Amino acid sequence: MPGLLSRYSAWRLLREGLAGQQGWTPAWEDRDPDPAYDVVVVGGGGHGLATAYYLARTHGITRVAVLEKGWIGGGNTGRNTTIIRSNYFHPQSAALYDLSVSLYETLALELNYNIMFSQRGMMEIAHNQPELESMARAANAMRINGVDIEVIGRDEVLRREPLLDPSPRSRWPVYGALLQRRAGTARHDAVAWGYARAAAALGVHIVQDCEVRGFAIAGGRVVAVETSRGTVRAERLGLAVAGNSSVLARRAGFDLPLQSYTLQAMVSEPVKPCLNTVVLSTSTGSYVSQSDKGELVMGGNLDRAPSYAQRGSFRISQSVVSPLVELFPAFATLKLLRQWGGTVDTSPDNSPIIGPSPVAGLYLNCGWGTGGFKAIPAGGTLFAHLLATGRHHPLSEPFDYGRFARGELVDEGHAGVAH
Ligand code: FAD
Ligand code: PYC
Repeated sequence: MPGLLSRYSAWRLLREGLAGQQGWTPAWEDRDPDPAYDVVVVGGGGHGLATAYYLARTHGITRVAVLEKGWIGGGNTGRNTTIIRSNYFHPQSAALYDLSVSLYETLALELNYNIMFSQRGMMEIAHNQPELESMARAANAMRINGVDIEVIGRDEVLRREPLLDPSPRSRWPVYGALLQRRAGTARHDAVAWGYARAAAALGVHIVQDCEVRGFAIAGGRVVAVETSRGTVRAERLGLAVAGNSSVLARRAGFDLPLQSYTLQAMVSEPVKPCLNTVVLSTSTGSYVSQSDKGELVMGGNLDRAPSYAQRGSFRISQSVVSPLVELFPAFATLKLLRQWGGTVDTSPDNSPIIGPSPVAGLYLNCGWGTGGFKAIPAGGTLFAHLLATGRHHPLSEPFDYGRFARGELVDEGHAGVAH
């Protein structure tokens, strides 16, 4: 039977290719917005789409619209390097990101969409003995939080990645690594498309090319958004606009403690499978994985100055590629194929903000910074709970906006391995 099915699929693919793809139906309907909804989610990235999906599926709220100024997944969700892991330091973060990894493990089945989640493991390499020792301490803290993390020695690292330079005299010698076996990568577009299709099938309106430009606030409560396609009323409003969060918050009359930076990434030309895990080198700031297409997907640190530019620069490609070529000398012959940037919203403690805003009826999902792709299923679940009930899910409570005023930070910047 599977043979028959795949022959049918192959035949259909050929027929559609020759016939100009007339027979495919769109995965979701491109809509004009209705005048009013129970919930409007601003931002058609992974978090906005997942939120809409869980609102409909878990809470039965289907009068929902996702308003996206560009195209679905065109923000950071479609620009990131797709690393999924839960090796965070604090128990609040471990619980959030572990939930997300668990949801990713069954997401393809849940959405009936192949998100290509590949749990190939992630190694964070130590280049000297003190680094290895401090990693071991972090690993102990993470294990107490229930995260599957282990310290592995140099031989095991080199066995997993034979292309690493084994020389003890190399510039970045390998001493060992922190390994999370459940970590891996997924296809970013597929996560956005899978959620969009599943949400639309449950009745959610996905509205692209619809920019939210302002808010109608009456008696301290948000009642509508002003968009490039007219006014849309909402009982509840969720903002999931990543790097644009502080801009929209200001238009609603409050400030967010977020800075928007460009984070860049790049890919090499495709080659045969040569890298087995995701490899991160915190000392150098560079990381690399290999996509299913064969490209090496690489990235590094944030651009120095805050900005909204979504482009690459030579300075960053040089700083990312140089250490990788020293770590993996065989990569030196590869050509760089593409480079780009995304606008990420970084918070003072490198943790997200999920919770009510100072404006009644307006809720926040932002501050994911450089690490929110891995959090999409959990972020959507928790934000949907908040929008549906008006109350925090216990897992989102620590990430409330009020933590900054209360001094209850969840500091992953200093404590964890957050990139
Ligand atoms: P987005 O996907 O950015 O979606 C927000 C959407 O809001 C956008 O589509 C935007 O167009 C829309 N929008 C903005 N303003 C408006 C408006 N006024 N009206 C309507 N719509 C609006 N995370 C990881 O976990 N692992 C990684 O390996 C990783 N690598 C990264 C590499 C790079 C280069 C970048 C840039 C990011 C990386 N991240 C990674 C971070 C991750 O991509 C983000 O945290 C995550 O995608 C945020 O999802 P989101 O849905 O909140 O935002
Ligand atoms: O969150 O793992 C991460 C990550 C790696 C690179 C950018 N973000």
